[in-house]
Amino acid sequence: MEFVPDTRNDIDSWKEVQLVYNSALKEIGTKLEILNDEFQHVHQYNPIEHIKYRLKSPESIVKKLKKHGHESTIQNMVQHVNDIAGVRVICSFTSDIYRIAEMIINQSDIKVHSVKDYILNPKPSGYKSYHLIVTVPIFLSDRIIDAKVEIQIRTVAMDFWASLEHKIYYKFEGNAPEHIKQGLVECASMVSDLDARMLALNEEVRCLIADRDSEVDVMEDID
Ligand code: 0O2
Repeated sequence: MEFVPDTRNDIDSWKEVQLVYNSALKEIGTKLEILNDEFQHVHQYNPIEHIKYRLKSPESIVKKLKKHGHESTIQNMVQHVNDIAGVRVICSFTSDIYRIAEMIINQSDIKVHSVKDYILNPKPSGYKSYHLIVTVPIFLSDRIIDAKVEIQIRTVAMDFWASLEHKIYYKFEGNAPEHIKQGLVECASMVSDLDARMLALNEEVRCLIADRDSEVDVMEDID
């Protein structure tokens, strides 16, 4: 069932919106934690460094509605603002991002609304991240509601860049001096290099450990 809040009483409706989106954050959070635990169990490795959750503030929701030319109604919030519930998943390596995205997309109760791969296609600012808008079913006492969640998946290095760029963007209200913008583009390229080198190093270490372990196995067989 699509989420249609009762617009007769705005305060009650807003509380219901918060309840539903908070529940959606919990559902997605639990799914991610289970996947991380399973990955640890099977591969002795955690792809997720940490997870951040947030509900968008009413002010930011109204700002976004205005930007897209919509009136500030609860109905419009639910229909047009895809990131009222936001989850940010921070990983060590770029390969983890795609692994986690695939594991989430493949869950049978999740519906994928949209995918934006800003890693393959970075924004002109240099922004890199993998964005999924999904819906997850929320089981209330008398109905099931599909709630939208934006999942942003990125590496630690991409997150470091995005946090600083976000602060700078707000400090200059989107009009940062040209040399600062250029500096950020250069840093974004360094972030990509760092991610690629860290991934290559990690792969090499994994191969060396696998070789060493198979040698130990052979020795144990001989003994
Ligand atoms: P906040 O304050 O983080 O919530 P949309 O308007 O969301 O429907 P859009 O902008 O095409 O459409 O969506 P997109 O590109 O997927 O971006 C959604 C979110 O990604 C943003 O939310 C930011 O959190 C993040 N993001 C996108 N581009 C950039 C960027 O250039 N730099 C940084 N630091 N973050 C970015 P909000 O609502 O804009 O902001």
